[in-house]
Amino acid sequence: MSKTIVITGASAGIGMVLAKQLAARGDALMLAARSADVLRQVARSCGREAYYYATDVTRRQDVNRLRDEALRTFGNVDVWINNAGRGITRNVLELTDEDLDEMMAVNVKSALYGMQAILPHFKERGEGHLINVSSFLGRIPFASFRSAYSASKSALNSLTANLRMDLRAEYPNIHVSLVMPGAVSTGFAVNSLHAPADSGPVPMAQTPEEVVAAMIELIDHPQAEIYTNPDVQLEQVKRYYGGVGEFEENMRR
Ligand code: NJP
Repeated sequence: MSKTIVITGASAGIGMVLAKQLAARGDALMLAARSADVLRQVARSCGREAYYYATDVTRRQDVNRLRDEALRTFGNVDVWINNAGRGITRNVLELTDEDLDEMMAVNVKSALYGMQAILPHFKERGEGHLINVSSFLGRIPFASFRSAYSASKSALNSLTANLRMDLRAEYPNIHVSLVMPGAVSTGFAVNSLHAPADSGPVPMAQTPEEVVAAMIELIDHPQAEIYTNPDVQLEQVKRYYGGVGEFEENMRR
């Protein structure tokens, strides 16, 4: 059965591919990002059941308006996907206050605004699916040049788990999911704060289509957490730490 779905960060990368694939199977979409012109093009390419609303997810008011627009358009929202996000290319000792604030605003507060905007509606209906797009780096922080990004995604992982805990008993039909991709071949690296001009292709990257396939499976069969590329991700832990056990061991040193 077709669903009504809100996707942030839908003007590019994973969000754009997700929008196109969900539209192709008949879902009704409300797409959000800052670039209204690009978003309009994406919505147009998705067909008649795709709408858009220019949104800066670092502004709570924008996110609330996005929710209002989705409810006005569809009457209800089945799935809300906090996908917008941004990286950083800086090691810990180089970080400024502004760097950390930007990572927290775009990767954590943005998703918090989304969660707080849509949950009252989900509670009223007694059902709904909230999906937060995080990162494998939020679980295993092995890329030190992404330091504050990894930290922000770790914070997002915690908020997501805590929201799930709060809802579990009283609202068993509200699902709260976390998606943890590894590297994905989108504009993410180039768009990262302080990205070097020569940000080249990332080794062992998935295509956004591969990530989206995992996300669509998640929409159809909700679960708490998914890694989009588990075999490669395990391989990376082995490469950097020797294995999961060794990673835990390393944390104790
Ligand atoms: O990134 P990119 P991805 N308000 O740069 C939007 C996570 N992830 O698709 O506003 C509203 O191609 C931006 O639109 P615009 C990652 O952390 C990725 O790869 O018009 N929207 C665009 O649509 C993120 O959570 C990798 O500039 C804002 C989109 O976000 C998600 O996957 C690995 C915004 C970014 O498109 C999608 O990233 C990983 C704002 N303030 C996790 N700021 C990876 N690609 O390697 C940005 O583990 N956007």
